[in-house]
Amino acid sequence: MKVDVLLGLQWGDEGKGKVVDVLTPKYDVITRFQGGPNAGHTLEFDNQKFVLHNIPSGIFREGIINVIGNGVVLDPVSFKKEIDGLSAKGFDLTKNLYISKKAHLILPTHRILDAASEASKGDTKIGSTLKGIGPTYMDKTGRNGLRVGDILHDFDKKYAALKEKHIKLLEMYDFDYNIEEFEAGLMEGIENIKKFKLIDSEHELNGYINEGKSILAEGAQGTLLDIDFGSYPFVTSSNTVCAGACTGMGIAPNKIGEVFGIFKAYCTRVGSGPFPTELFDEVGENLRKNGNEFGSTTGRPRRCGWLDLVALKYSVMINGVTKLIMMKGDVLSDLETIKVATAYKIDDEIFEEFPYELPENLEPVYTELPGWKCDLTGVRSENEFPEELNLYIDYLERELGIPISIVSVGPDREQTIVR
Ligand code: 2SA
Ligand code: MG
Repeated sequence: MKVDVLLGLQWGDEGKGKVVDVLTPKYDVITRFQGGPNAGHTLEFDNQKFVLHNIPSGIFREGIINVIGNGVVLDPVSFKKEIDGLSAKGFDLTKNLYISKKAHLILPTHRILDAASEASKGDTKIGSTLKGIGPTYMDKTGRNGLRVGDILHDFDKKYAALKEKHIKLLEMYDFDYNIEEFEAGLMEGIENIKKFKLIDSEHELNGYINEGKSILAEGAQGTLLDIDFGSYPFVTSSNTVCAGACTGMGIAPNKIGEVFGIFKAYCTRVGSGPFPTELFDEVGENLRKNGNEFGSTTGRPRRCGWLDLVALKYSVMINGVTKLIMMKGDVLSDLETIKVATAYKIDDEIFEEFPYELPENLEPVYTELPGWKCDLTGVRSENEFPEELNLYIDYLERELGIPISIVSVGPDREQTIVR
């Protein structure tokens, strides 16, 4: 069996949680391979809404194994909160959620370092979710980090040593913090992790593949936030692209099967950094309102703009996307015309390929398509698509050279049309 990968092609919040939940019945195992509680994956069904941060989106379906892979950074405190919230609603995850011993731990001082670093940058801050993601991955690559496996022996001692280093680092910053506040719940969080099956996930996952079990890897954030290929430095600190699934799970590249690339029919970005097709007018405001575009982890309003094909083609290339999934077409319902950026104009030069930098004087070159001007949220089959939506889909498929195999017209499981 091969491992299918589902990932975001834009700046995150494409709707990965919803689609993983819809696809889950076809799989035996769902994994997360990078990122951490900076993610906010929203799932809606049976009139209930859930937002997942650390946990894979397969947990609401029975009989599915969910794995937090080695590439993930796990915050014991936020993880416990998430688990407690779900168990209050009747979900016991101790049986079907496994955690890689090689996943790195986000410690309270990582969160403080994140906040201190952002505060020191002023106007040039990254717009981090302040979950400690950057400092934890810094410790991982800097070979200082603590991993989930470390909680099994002498965690207190190891934590105290690293905390001391972090406190020295924090002296560099002019930043006030109350360590007790940040440390609240840490040890309970560590004990909570011990309730789960802690695994050598690379062995376990390759074992599943050999047994013929099907695996879906669930990306977090999006391709344009990738540490290597995103709009650096306004990125997250992990490889959000398909290759990250290999390193974040211990799966060889030839074990990757389908690559589902998910995108919104328009674009959003939360946090700082360039956004070529951003709209500052009423159209952008309406997208935010109609699309409920607010950070599901931080509540921050998301910046909204037109679909950007230059960036999307780049993401398709980097990830080797085999199937496209288009989300939130319903949000464009009241528009007379819909714009799509097909090139960038920078200093009178036209770029059709995603450039090294996205300077402030960049002007998108747009193509206009007719809007469908009708409510899509009640649509349940492709036959009911208005002609203009079919035109939009055909146009994108032609431009991107990949079929759009799922179209979503609302947040509920039901509002998903498989073509
Ligand atoms: P970080 O926290 O260090 O990873 O932040 C670095 C940049 O990555 C962006 N980022 C995100 N962008 C979109 N969605 C994310 N998840 C949440 C959501 C975000 C929220 O689902 O809405 O609630 O605000 C996410 N996580 C990280 C971040 O904005 C920085 O630009
Ligand atoms: Mg999100």
